[in-house]
Amino acid sequence: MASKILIIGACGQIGTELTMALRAKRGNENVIACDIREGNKELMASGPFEIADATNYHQIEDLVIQYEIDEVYLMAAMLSATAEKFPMKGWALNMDSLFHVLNLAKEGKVNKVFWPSSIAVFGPTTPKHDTPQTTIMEPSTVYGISKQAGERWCEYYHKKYGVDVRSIRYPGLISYKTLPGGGTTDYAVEIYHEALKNGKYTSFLKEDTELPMMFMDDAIRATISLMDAPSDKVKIRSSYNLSALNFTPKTLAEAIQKHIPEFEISYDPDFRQAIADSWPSSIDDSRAREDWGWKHEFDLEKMTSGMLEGIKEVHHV
Ligand code: AKB
Repeated sequence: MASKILIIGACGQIGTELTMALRAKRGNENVIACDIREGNKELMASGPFEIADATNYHQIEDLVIQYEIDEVYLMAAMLSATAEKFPMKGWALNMDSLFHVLNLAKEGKVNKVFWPSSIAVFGPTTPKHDTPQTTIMEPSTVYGISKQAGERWCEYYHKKYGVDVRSIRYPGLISYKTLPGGGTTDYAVEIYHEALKNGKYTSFLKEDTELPMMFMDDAIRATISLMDAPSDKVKIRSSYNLSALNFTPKTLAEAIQKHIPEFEISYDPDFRQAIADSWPSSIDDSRAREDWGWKHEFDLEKMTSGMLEGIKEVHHV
């Protein structure tokens, strides 16, 4: 019997594309999507979908048993900007859901877990450029604190109970199929939509704020290849640094202007500037490259063409 996958938070920015990629690879019936709300038509129509709350242990356990789940991808989370507004809700969602899944694995009800961490685990005292895999980590956001604590718990469950948990510290993810929500790096998605719709965009980050970013196709490929890697190649069980490109709002605007010369950008930084200022501007991901062969494919130009084409096609702008 083919092994079954459960994706929790399947209707979000990453979950939607991950579900479709795994359905293409492993068979539609073998990838069960669940979320607290329904998702896009393609996702809902292409395979099993269940409504479930990631913070409710029994709902998740029931799905694991009903579908005889082998692997869980836990993609439900409250991102950095929203979690600053709702700290306790953010902490509860990000931590409770992780414990539920780790405990199901500890009890032998699932065999493998993917959990996303983030560049938000780093903080103002972390080296900003080429941030190493192992370094000072004093996150100053609720989201970052939850991701850092989550990383420690993943490693603990692996060492103490043998749980096969794998994780990536995602940079800002750029995609066109499903909009992100509540993140600090979301400007880099909004800008493309606004460039096509209105020819202008006001960035909530300053022009020179450099952050690590990645096109979604690369992030999905990285996620699946980490999960497919032989267990002995996965040497880091907290979370892997992962990198593709770094840019500022200004350099991103210039890349868009190559396609839309009349595009205009202005700047009006808000509370998200302080979050961005606490994060690295570039990441050293040599461990992911050495351990399981990570290699990114999309640079700024390739990503920009992909985004503009994709938005026109999917959103009919
Ligand atoms: C956010 O901006 O909160 C996320 C992240 C970097 O984890 N995109």
